Amino acid sequence: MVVKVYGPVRAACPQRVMACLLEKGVDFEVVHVDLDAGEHKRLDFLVRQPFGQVPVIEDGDFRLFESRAIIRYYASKYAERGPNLLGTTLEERALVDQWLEVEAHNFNDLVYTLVLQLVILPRLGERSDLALIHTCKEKLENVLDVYQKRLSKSTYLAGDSFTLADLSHLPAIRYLTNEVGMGHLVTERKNVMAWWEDISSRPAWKKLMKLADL
Ligand SMILES: N[C@@H](CCC(=O)N[C@@H](CS)C(=O)NCC(=O)O)C(=O)O
Repeated sequence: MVVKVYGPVRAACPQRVMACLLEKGVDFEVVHVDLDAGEHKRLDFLVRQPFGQVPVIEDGDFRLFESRAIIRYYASKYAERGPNLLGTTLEERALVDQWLEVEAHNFNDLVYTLVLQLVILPRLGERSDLALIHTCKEKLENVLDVYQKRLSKSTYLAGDSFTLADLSHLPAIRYLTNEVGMGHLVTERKNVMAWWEDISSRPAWKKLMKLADL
């Protein structure tokens, strides 16, 4: 049975899920949810995701939302297939979890705010909050300085192999470099740049970018 992924193929959170499915070689179909038309706030969608957000997956009778819960699920379900995205020892797994938490709580919200302020609001004809943009950029620089230091010690965030911790960053870094115009935050940090070039050249991510026409 083919996994259904609800959400626009160009939205960051569904991309996190699709990148994982592609890494694991799991077939899926995208069920487009039109965010501009507010389809994610309609009753039939709220049955699937009560907070009115994408993504949601349906895998047979099983339904799951929250992109990071979904990628953990598939990385475990298909642990024997494709790359090991979870780490092997208890400590490796804990480090993957640690950096996944960092991505969710220290990194992603800042990029999300920048995308909102610099891409979405202007598109809607609304004014951006320049002070907020400045604060977010400063905070993000500090976070990326931590990454720069970490990546001087290991090739990937959780150690020497690519895991969910790295994969989970892909959609937001693409937004940062390609949509928000803040690619210099990445390019001016040598280790972060080398890491981004490495993880964004993986066949699974390239396949997703082709699918999304990006
Ligand atoms: N923590 C959730 C966040 C989901 C989320 O923010 N999705 C965005 C698209 S990337 C969305 O649905 N935005 C529309 C909205 O929040 O109304 C996850 O990771 O799945």
